[in-house]
Amino acid sequence: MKIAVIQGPNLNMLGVREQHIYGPMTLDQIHEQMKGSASQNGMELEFFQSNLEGEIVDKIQECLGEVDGIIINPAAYSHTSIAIRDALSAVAMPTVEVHISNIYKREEFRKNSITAPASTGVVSGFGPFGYHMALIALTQIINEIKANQQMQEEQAQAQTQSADEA
Ligand code: CA2
Repeated sequence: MKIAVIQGPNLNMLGVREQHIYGPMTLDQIHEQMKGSASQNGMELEFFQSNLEGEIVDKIQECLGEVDGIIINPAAYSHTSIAIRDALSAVAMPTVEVHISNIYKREEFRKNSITAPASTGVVSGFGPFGYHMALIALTQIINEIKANQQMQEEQAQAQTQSADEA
């Protein structure tokens, strides 16, 4: 199972500034921690960070057929980007949106995520642990989808077989 982890603008500054909001961990440290738990569960992670909206849109599009799911923190673009929301809707794959801070107890303009409706679910306010929660949730969702697909294939096969026998 392969998952893309997409990080939006300024998240490369984590651990350097605004530690009172986002904590002391750097983005690399968060990714190392995720790699640790992913490899224990046989999962492969691919990391991408960009400060540019178009690059994030490109990356989401590239996920199609390449990965099983997406973890995304669109950062400030969560509150502004119809382009990122449309890209997530277009690829239509299991996606968890993560926010390190609780966006609902911050400034008014952060309370609405434009991108969130294009995700399967949202984790907000648990610090870097939110990425770990997203990983667990996404694994569960992807496994359920795969199990359903397998069941449907088996049912279709059984139907073909009984039609052949009739
Ligand atoms: O809580 C989150 O994860 C956010 O997505 C972080 C964004 C913010 O615009 C969202 O409203 C909520 C900001 C990421 C910028 O991170 C910085 C880290 C260190 C120093 C400056 C910014």
